[in-house]
Amino acid sequence: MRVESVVAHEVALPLVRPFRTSFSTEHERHVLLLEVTTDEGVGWGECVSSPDPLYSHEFNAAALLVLRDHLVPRVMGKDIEAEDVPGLIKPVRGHPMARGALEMGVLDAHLKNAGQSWGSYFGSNREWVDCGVSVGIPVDDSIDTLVTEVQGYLDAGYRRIKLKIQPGWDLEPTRVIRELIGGMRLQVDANQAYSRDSIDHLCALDEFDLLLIEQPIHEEDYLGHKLLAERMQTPVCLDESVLSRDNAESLIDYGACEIVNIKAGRVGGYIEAKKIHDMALHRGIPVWCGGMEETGLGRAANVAIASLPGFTLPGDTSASSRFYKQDVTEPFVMEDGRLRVPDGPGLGRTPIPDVLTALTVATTPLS
Ligand code: OSB
Ligand code: MG
Repeated sequence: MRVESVVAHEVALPLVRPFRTSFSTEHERHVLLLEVTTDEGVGWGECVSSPDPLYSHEFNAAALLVLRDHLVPRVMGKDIEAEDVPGLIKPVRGHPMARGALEMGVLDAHLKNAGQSWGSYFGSNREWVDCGVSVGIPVDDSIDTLVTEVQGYLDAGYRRIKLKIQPGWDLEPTRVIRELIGGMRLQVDANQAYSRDSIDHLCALDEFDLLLIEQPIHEEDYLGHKLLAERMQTPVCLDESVLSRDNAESLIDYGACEIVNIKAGRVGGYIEAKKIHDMALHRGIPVWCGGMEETGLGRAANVAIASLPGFTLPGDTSASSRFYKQDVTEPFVMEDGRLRVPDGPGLGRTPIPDVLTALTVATTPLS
């Protein structure tokens, strides 16, 4: 196949409620959608970076530059297979979200043309995936607000709750939500907000019978996570620290994590995500599918990959309505706490043209 043009559509999607984590409070999601035109047709990629480099070093303006000046030129106009994209752009260091978006767009074009679904291509063995939901820290710091929000998710049918935590917002909210939800699956995510000095404090979470604690300490502090994992009964799961298959295996071998959050954007795309899945499955390490508040495009790919056999824990694969009143694609609607894996060609989703136009705040040619 041959990539003929790449255009970035920056869309602004208002969130149904603010999303507050230990690193930011977001009211609107600004996301880059890549329209990749090839001789086999058009595909769509989603770049999961944000306007500000707060979750990781990546941010939208940098993603546009690295795509335009370094990544897109390496794939443009050549006779390639979709699977060649990671190798072609490998000499460029870093920027996994940008490279993942490009790979996703090329692969979607190819699979749409070939009539094969994302799930079938990557080796899905299920038609449905369980839905978990990531619950932010209330902007008013109120436990009552948290309880109301979580009750809404319980009523909607979610099968697993994840609470965002940070110093000062950890033991008490977790205790209250554990009481509210009884024996249902519960986990917490600190997005690096603690340090090695907090190990005693974090061990106090053990009494809440959590599935896991996600990225409690700084992403580069592998020893800190290892020391925590040795002390804490709750399994330690890494998100931000996991950047590739080999680095995931190193972290597992070293003892820094017992469970892996697989987020394709963070590791440079779905092909690398699948490699992490295969390694973890082989080693008996549970994995689950993380989320980056994706639109229906990224959500489609996530739901598909979450249906691979190694994804034994519910992911942050929530319904479109968790974040958006209006998604850019046909929405993902939960049925009995699950989402159906798309079975249409490629992602099985495309932006709805009028909606895309209405939500677009900037269009940037990248080729
Ligand atoms: O750490 O998992 C995270 C959202 C943005 C950035 C980082 C994270 C998250 C979430 C939401 O927790 C996941 C989702 O439901 O999309
Ligand atoms: Mg996380």
